[in-house]
Amino acid sequence: MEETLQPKKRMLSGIQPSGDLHLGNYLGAIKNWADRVNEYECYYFMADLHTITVRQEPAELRRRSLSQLAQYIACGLDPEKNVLFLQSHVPAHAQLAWVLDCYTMFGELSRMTQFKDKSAKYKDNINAGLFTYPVLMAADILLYQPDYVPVGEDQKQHVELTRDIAQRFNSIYGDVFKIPEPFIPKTGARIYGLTTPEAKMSKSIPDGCVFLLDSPDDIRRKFKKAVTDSDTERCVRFDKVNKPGVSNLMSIYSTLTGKTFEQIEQEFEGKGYGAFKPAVGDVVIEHLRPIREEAERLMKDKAYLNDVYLKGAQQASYVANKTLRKVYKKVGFYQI
Ligand code: ATP
Ligand code: LTN
Repeated sequence: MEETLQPKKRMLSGIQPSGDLHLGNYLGAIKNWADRVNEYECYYFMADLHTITVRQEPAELRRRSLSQLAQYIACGLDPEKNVLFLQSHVPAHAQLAWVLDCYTMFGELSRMTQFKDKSAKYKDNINAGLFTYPVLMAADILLYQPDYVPVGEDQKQHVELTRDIAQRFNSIYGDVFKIPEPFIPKTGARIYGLTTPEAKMSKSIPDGCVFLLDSPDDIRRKFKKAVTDSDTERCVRFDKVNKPGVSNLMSIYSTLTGKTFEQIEQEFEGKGYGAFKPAVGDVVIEHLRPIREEAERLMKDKAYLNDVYLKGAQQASYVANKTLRKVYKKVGFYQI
């Protein structure tokens, strides 16, 4: 009997070029994207429009937008198999965001945890973009009609709001948007800072943050200084409540080696934290080495990276404009 070919499901996600990529971004997001390329049709972008909700040094933002593309590719996101693009190269994102602004409630946006956190952190620049950020994110997603949006746990609330906006719009105008699902990895969903096991790994705490382009010496030093726990037991055991530091290191080790927590406990039985911390550091160093080397090589080939961005923008615009046209028609904009 002839087999009917099912079209591939679609995935879409983005990361802001607001700082250099770190191990949290890699394990919580990019690695999972790269692992799924054969199963899904994938769209990944650098969310530079989102980045200016916080003041940026223009030259730095430009540098990071290119360097982030090099790092995506070095992490295994093959531009021949994934559509990789820069958000500001596809005007439809900003265009749809405006329409969706008119279908999103003030109260909904006021409840967003990220808005509350960021407005507390940047008190002198609580701009309207920071407030409407989730609507732009909804536009990013809905333009591409994806089935899944792979993100870390911290972005789940935004994907849920996206679903609410899409359902509201569809209930007025018919089936315009596909309702996407968040896709949250089981391990690596939240990597904590090496010096702050109670807070997620973040570039704003550079000491406990391992950047993808860090040298092996820097990584070794950071793991040496990793906070373990002050319990008397001092053995390697997964216990998020009483041993957050050790549990975080175990999550990193487990995600990179594929070993289960029990296997790790057995491996380090009787060895204590002194042997465990450098062992995790070594696994990270070896895993990141080829990524750093490939990213450095690609950064020297600006013509190639520009080409990837150009092709990505064309492919992304084709899909995005199709949705935008449909939306414009539905809301009653006169078409010529
Ligand atoms: P910051 O470092 O300022 O907290 P960020 O690194 O979180 O910012 P984002 O663009 O917000 O940058 O995150 C990109 C992706 O990486 C998102 O899917 C997010 O969920 C994921 N991510 C970020 N930090 C972590 C982390 N510590 N653990 C797991 N996933 C993370
Ligand atoms: N808000 C996300 C980045 C982001 C995103 C998106 C993720 C912007 N648009 C669309 C998934 C889909 C963040 O800060 N991590």
